[in-house]
Amino acid sequence: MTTVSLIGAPTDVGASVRGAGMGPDALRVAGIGEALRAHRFDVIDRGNLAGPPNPWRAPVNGMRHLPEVVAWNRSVFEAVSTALAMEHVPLLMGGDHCLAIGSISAVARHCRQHRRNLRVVWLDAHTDVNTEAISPSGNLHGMPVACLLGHGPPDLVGWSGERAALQPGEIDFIGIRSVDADEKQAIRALGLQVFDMRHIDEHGMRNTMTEVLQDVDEDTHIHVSFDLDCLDPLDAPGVGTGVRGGPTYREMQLCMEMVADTGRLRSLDVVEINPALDVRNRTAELAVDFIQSLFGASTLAR
Ligand code: EXY
Ligand code: MN
Ligand code: MN
Ligand code: MN
Repeated sequence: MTTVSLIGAPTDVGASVRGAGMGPDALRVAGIGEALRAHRFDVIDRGNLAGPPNPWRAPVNGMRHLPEVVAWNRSVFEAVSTALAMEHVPLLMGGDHCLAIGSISAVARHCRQHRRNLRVVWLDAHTDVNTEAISPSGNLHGMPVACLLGHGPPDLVGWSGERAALQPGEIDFIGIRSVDADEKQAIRALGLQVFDMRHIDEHGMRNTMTEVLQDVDEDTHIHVSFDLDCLDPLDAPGVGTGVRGGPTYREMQLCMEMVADTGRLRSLDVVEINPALDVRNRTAELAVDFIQSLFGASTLAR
């Protein structure tokens, strides 16, 4: 039986809107553990990691709260590494999206040690490829992908054992509709594959996911980094940086189902749920709904 390790990281140090730190408990209240157990997973809730409070300061050298972001990511890196070493599926409950640095660095190290191919599926309205030199906000939740590709402050780069935890060809972005001007240049320079909303409009989610998953094989470890602002804010109001025009409920379900069908999902981040902005925990409940599909609940054959 597969064991899912729930890891809470209750912080919003990477954002400039407060509230994402309450995400882990919102997911627990929405029944994340019970939902996975109902689908016959063994679930261990590791509780919440500890870390520094949000000091609520202005950016320094283009980054807000760098020491705090480093501290939280260190804890996430250790916890995710521990879960992977036990052959558990780590499910990181954020927190804001800066936590993907620690989470995916741990996954990348694990994949290299075990000679697995890594595929990261980044579900987001944003690409999060800013660096401290080009970020318009200084918020580190807009920079995790750049750090994972080896472009960031020394304190947030190289944790996987290589300067770049990820190669550009190992990550695909889905649902994108908000990219900053200089960030676009960075995406082009890096050669990243971005399936933006225009692509989904024109080609549909099915063709998009077929392309994303085409080279997945039995040695592949799929990591999904699920930023809830990928969804339309009409469906998921509890996010700090919502952007209208996201995938429909069914499009997102199909995306999850097609990942589930590969049978290769091995780790997951669920981030950016902001209960302070939510309506009756709707966003956390929607997240649990999609997570169940990601783990194969809506496939009739299982
Ligand atoms: N691109 C904007 C910035 O860097 O400030 C907004 C980033 C929002 C990041 C959210 C969580 O995905
Ligand atoms: Mn994000
Ligand atoms: Mn986002
Ligand atoms: Mn690709």
